Amino acid sequence: PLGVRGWWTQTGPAVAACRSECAAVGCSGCRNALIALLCLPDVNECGILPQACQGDMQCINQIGGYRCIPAGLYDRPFRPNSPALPELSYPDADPDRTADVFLPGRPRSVEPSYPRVSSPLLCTLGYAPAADGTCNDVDECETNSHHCNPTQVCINTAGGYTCSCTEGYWLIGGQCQDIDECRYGYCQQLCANTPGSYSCSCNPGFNLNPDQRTCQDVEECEEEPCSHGCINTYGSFMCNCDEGFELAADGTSCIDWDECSFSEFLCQYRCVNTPGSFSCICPPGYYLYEDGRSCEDINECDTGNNTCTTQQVCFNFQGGYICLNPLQCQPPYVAVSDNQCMCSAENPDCRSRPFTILYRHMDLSSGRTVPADIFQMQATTRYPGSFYIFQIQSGNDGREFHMRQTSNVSATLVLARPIKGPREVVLDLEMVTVNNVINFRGSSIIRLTIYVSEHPF
Ligand SMILES: [Ca+2]
Ligand SMILES: [Ca+2]
Ligand SMILES: [Ca+2]
Ligand SMILES: [Ca+2]
Repeated sequence: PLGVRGWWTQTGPAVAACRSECAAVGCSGCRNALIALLCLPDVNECGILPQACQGDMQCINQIGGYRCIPAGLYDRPFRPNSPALPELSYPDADPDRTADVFLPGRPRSVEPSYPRVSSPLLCTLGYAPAADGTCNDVDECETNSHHCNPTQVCINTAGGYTCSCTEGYWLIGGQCQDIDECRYGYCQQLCANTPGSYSCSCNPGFNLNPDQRTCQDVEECEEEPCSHGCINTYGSFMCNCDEGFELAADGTSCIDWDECSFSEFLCQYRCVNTPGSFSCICPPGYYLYEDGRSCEDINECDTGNNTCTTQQVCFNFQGGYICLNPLQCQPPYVAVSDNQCMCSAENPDCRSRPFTILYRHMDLSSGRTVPADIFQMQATTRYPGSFYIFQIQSGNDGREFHMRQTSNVSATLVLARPIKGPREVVLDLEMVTVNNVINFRGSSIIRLTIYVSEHPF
């Protein structure tokens, strides 16, 4: 059988094991190719090579090679040290021509009792006479008298020689051909066949083990290649990033997410990107609500963080506050409370003027949706037979407001158009009292100051 018989990590016992197995299965022999042993099919060179052995040499096929031995010796016991019998019929034989005149001996059951002569000595083919009168083996490999193929290696044997192949080659058709170890899966990953040998290598992400055959995953994370987290994988590694970061195109560094670019609704006012996160900020006059994104007005009047004097009244509005000075009524008006001026009916100058002026303040968000009811008016004293007319007397040049009467005695100020801050609007809202029974017509004013915030919150 052809092929790999098994993997061996050591050569000595492995060679012996392979050989015994090969003998059992009738395979030609074992080749120790660095780390593995092959059972090779034997080729009968004697059958396919026309001139495997020359002259009278007989070709004997052997496992993994063939042997040239003198004809006639093959079928009798091999006795290399027995001197050949003298041939009396050739008394003048030239010792140099022993190979030419060699006649194969026949097996004899009884040794002849001819007297022995020391010279001339005749030796069987493959042996030459030595000085001590014995026949010594001819080293055909040393004397270059062998007929091994140039690809083969000559191995001298007693009375002959063997043509064999060096490690990493096998004999095919009388030629030593390189074993393509790669075909037999010698390497775990990459294999490069070379004449007489082979070499293994590994894919990127693997290192060759000391056995020069198997590959070991590289623990890339030990080199800390990732800016955040690292996960070793078989043959590679992966980087991951902390929350709020994403992996860059290089696969190792982490880029902060710009959460602010995801949506313009993350923050009520302004988003500030930070490494791994983001934060919302608020304009002056506001603080960041506990939800982290809304802005709440700072009530400077409540916190005391204002510049109002003790004479002034602090009025808070969205995004700011104002210090209101003590009421000062313009003559002929006189103050009747801290927010109301009155023109006395007895005073002739007051006849064409509103009877009272009430000062009120309110705040309004910039860009508030419309229409919106923002202020209520109501008659506080009702005379029988009277009716009331509510109207905006001044301050409505932009026609943002209108007055809607809700009953005989009340009306609502309606914001009809969007109004942008920061702005301060002063409206004089007039309530006219008409009593035709007593032929009375009089008015009173609410002077409403509206602080429109800069921001829509
Ligand atoms: Ca090879
Ligand atoms: Ca790895
Ligand atoms: Ca970020
Ligand atoms: Ca405020």
